[in-house]
Amino acid sequence: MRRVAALYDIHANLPALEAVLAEAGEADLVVVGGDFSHGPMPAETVDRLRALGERVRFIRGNADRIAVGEGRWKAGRLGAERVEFLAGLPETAAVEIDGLGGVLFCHGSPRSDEEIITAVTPPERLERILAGVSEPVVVCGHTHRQFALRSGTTRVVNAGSVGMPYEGRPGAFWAMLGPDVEHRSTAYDLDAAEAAVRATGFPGADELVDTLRHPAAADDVARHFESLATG
Ligand SMILES: [Mn+2]
Repeated sequence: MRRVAALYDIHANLPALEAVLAEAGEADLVVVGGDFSHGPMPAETVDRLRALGERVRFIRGNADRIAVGEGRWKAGRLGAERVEFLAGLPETAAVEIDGLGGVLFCHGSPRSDEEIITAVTPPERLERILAGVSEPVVVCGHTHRQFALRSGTTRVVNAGSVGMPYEGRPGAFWAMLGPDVEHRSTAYDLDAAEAAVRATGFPGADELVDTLRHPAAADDVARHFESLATG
């Protein structure tokens, strides 16, 4: 592959996804890095991504994994066929990208869709997390903040979150891979997004709109997540 767009933690924020897809047009492939189905527009988001056909590959995040058990609102929106689709997704995917070599896509870490890696993860913990990984580049998400780390010869990249970023400023955050790693942010119309989110009846609408308009400061979030990390 020449150019691969890594879209992580979309959280069923369709307006943010549309803005990113419009900007990622040159990508040969879109890798959806998990946690795309949990949020205000689950069915629409799943369908929009699947419609990319041969140009998309999915991995599942922790919030996609628990799709069935988390309440009638979401299960009703998704319907049985989409829930089954989510259940069948792999947790990781490896893609060969020009200039980078083998790239391993995972949600939390290569060994768990819930494991936390942050910009301040200590080198010893990172080394344990990456034990057994042979690819020179690992792309993760889950903590909703872009970063790039190194552990020995391995690069670890957080692509950021399209739909619910904690970057201290609004926007949709993602990464373009090949021939190097490029962190990107895409602006979109928050007023229109708020109206669309509220129109869905999504139970978490107030909280989500507040997060989109006033995202938490990135460094505070990294320290908070790191304090929760174990292993
Ligand atoms: Mn997650």
